[in-house]
Amino acid sequence: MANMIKSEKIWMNGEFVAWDDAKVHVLSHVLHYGSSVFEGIRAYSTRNGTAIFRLGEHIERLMNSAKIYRMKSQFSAEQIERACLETVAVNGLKECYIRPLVYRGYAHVGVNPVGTPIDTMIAAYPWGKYLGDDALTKGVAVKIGTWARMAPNTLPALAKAGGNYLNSQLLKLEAIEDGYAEAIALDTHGLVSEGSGENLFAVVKGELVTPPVSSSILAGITRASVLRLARDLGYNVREAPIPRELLYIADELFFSGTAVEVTPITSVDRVVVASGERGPVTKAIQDAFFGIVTGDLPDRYGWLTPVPQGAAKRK
Ligand code: PPE
Repeated sequence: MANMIKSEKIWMNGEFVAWDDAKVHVLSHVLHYGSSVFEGIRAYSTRNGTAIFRLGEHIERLMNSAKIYRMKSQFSAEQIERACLETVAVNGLKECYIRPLVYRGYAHVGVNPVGTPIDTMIAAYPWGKYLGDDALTKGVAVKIGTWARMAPNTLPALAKAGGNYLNSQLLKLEAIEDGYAEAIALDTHGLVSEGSGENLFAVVKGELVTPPVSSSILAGITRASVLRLARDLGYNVREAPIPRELLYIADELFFSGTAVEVTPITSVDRVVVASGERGPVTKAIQDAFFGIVTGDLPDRYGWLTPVPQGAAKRK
């Protein structure tokens, strides 16, 4: 993996600081205990200028993740939304990934989080295709990971929390070491959950099926968008438990997520899915999704928040 492309400034607790100066103390609670909640958001260069995809929903999820862990940001949802827009603008980015993070900062070491400051940061930087340049058209080969997703009474999957990504890292490392682009986790009941950083859809006899929130998934915003687009394209959609072997015999499979967007899966455990090529339903969903984020199709759901032009000048 290439190193990340820096931008100029990072927003930290209400102020812009230079990228290289955006640091935390090594005894910050978050470093020792994984105590952070975050979002991954994309801004797209649309026909009508740069716009952020489903900003309100992402920040709502951030606030909910923080609530689950009793973390009170000093900033309101509205302030964080505005700060995301400003961070994109200030860095003069046309298209980027936005990473807001709310975390327990530096006060004391010890599991007990009571009394740690709650810090908030937002970075924006270019990020290309998550699973490789060809992934969107050619699809990716995945395996079922040997690590299960966390059980519902261990760590809350609906919170997008830093600590959850230790499980994701085990899955991802295993996938890469074994020569796959990604791993899909089962839940602790043995049913399909999600990828290390993506939700999953199967197309079975023309119908879209995706695991329910009770399968230890993150309730993806792209997932919700796909459900909406698919319904409006006239497909039946279902949130239903998925057994592993259904993945082998499905007509199509694809991932959804902010980073991964809508990416076809062409094999699971080296079992080729249908023809082994991107399927027509996946293509139709991609066309609808990318149509909106490029501005080629009207933003009929109000999913895009324009980045104010003037804000870029306030450096
Ligand atoms: N499940 C997980 C575990 C997950 O991390 C993501 C997003 C999703 C589902 C899809 O959610 P949504 O983006 O709201 O559609 N993963 C983020 C982080 C990836 C990373 O490597 O970091 C992302 O896609 O931004």
